Amino acid sequence: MFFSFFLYLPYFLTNAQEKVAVHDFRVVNTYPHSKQDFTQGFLVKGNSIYQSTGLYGRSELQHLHLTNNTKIKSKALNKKHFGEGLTEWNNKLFQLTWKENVMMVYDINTFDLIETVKYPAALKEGWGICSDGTYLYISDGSHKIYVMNPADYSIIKTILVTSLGQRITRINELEWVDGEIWANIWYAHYIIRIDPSTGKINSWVNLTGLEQDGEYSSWNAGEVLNGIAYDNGKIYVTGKNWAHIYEIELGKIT
Ligand code: DDQ
Ligand code: CA
Repeated sequence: MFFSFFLYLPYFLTNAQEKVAVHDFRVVNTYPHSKQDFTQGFLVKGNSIYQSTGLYGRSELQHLHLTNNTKIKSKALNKKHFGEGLTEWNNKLFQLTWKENVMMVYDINTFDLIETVKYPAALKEGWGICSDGTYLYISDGSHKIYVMNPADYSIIKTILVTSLGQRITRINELEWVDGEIWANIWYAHYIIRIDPSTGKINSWVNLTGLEQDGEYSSWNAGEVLNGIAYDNGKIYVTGKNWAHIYEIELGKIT
């Protein structure tokens, strides 16, 4: 199942008279990441990482040092909750769960739980979340991104993500980057850059070869590219159980 998806993905990049812009990349810095951490949500603020990890019985909310991955603090989730996306808004952290239909809201400084919010009916699963400073943007594994008002947790809009008219599904971890939503796609080596006003993909980033399969991670065991963070003009990416975090710069469009 995983491989079939992986093989049909490049179809979206080539199937057209229209050309889809694909960036290459350059690694600017490499930082350590714990292979114990099944990264589901990823944020960087200065020298701090805020990370949500997944798997039942092992999910956490974490505050780590960017440069050496030491743990500043962490909070274990309910053992029945599978941690997913993570974002910050108004000095609060919002952490999704996969199929448990709740989002936890914490004080970013203390990790005190402020409230546990039940998902609106439209949202069946939680995958990725980011914020533009006003709204929350939530993916559910489909081609949809739900725009949520953090004041009352209502869904005010749904963005349908397409490339050349084709739905792009399995949208996973998210990051707001200068007016675009950047997203991982589960089991793909590509990041997509989405125009939030239309849902169309402005360009793709091909990260093939970033963490060598088999050497530092096992793609077959679910250790896939997942986690995009943007801070102070810098882009950071990592993956589930990856040994590294990479600061990258985008290269030429092919
Ligand atoms: N999701 O994050 C894409 C929404 C779900 C990931 C579920 C991965 C389960 C992997 C279980 C591996 C057990 C070793
Ligand atoms: Ca992110």
